[in-house]
Amino acid sequence: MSKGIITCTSSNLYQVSIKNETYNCLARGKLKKEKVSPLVGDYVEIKVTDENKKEGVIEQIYKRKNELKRPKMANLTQLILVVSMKMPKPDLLLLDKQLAFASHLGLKAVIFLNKIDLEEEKNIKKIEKIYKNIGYEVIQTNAKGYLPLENIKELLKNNITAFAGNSGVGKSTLLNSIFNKQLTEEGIISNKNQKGKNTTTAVTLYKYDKNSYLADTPGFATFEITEILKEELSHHFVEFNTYLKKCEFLGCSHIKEQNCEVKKAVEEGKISNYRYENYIKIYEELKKQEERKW
Ligand SMILES: Nc1nc2c(ncn2[C@@H]2O[C@H](COP(=O)(O)OP(=O)(O)OP(=O)(O)O)[C@@H](O)[C@H]2O)c(=O)[nH]1
Ligand SMILES: [Mg+2]
Ligand SMILES: [Zn+2]
Repeated sequence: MSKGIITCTSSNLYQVSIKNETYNCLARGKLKKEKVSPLVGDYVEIKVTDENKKEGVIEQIYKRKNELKRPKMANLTQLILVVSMKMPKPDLLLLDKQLAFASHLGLKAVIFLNKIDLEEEKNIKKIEKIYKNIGYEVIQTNAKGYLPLENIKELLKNNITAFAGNSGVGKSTLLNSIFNKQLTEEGIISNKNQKGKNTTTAVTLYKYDKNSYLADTPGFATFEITEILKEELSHHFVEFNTYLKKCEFLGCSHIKEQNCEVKKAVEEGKISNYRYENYIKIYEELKKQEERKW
């Protein structure tokens, strides 16, 4: 038996990476009986059935650290949230949602501002500042030109990392330039609506070094944050945390209440207006979703 990680699946076939080899595996029938289907990112034990043909059978799945529904994958430890500076234009509401979602899942989140070659520096700096000020690591990238590879290498070390962001922001292009190989298909931005068209359709893990993998995923843009309770949302806005104590006591939603410490901090410029407005939008969205459930 050997331990490996599932890097990609298609119907009932699983690719399992062990050291520098890849095995095509089927899942042992008993797994089906136990109603667990293997996911990309799963650590598994396989029995090699044919060393020459690199074939095997998955005998066991190790306990998952976490499990994502969309995209379907397990054991992710880090998200790189990719924001395009132009074509498509930055979607900071989505970014704030994803930051909250990452916090909810206990994943590390890093922000890449991509396509910096297409936008003026002062506009890039403005966005960079909002997120750097509240403690996020922000890295400027031009996936088709300059990448701070040393920095990225450090970031990926010992992580299973996935890119997240709207279609067309450059996730696959970043992946290809990080690996310096054409690993995955890049799409073309239509000139008409300046949107991507979901070129990537399946989750695949690419091995970066010994314990590091990078996932190309289809979108993530439409992923659900329904799992977050609206009452908990403010805890996932990191910069709100220092102001929450008094509010908590009052059961405050930080929207319409008087004497709200969060609102005071916004008025005093200690919390960014953009972030606060997105907080309200996401809160309202969660509220609607909750109402729909009843
Ligand atoms: N100018 C410029 N173009 C870029 C950059 N990064 C990506 N692009 C282009 O943007 C287009 C979309 O890039 P993709 O890598 O396919 O985007 P994606 O995020 O993988 O999109 P989906 O797979 O649809 O989710 C391609 O034409 C890329 O060449 C960049 O930094 N600068
Ligand atoms: Mg892609
Ligand atoms: Zn409050």
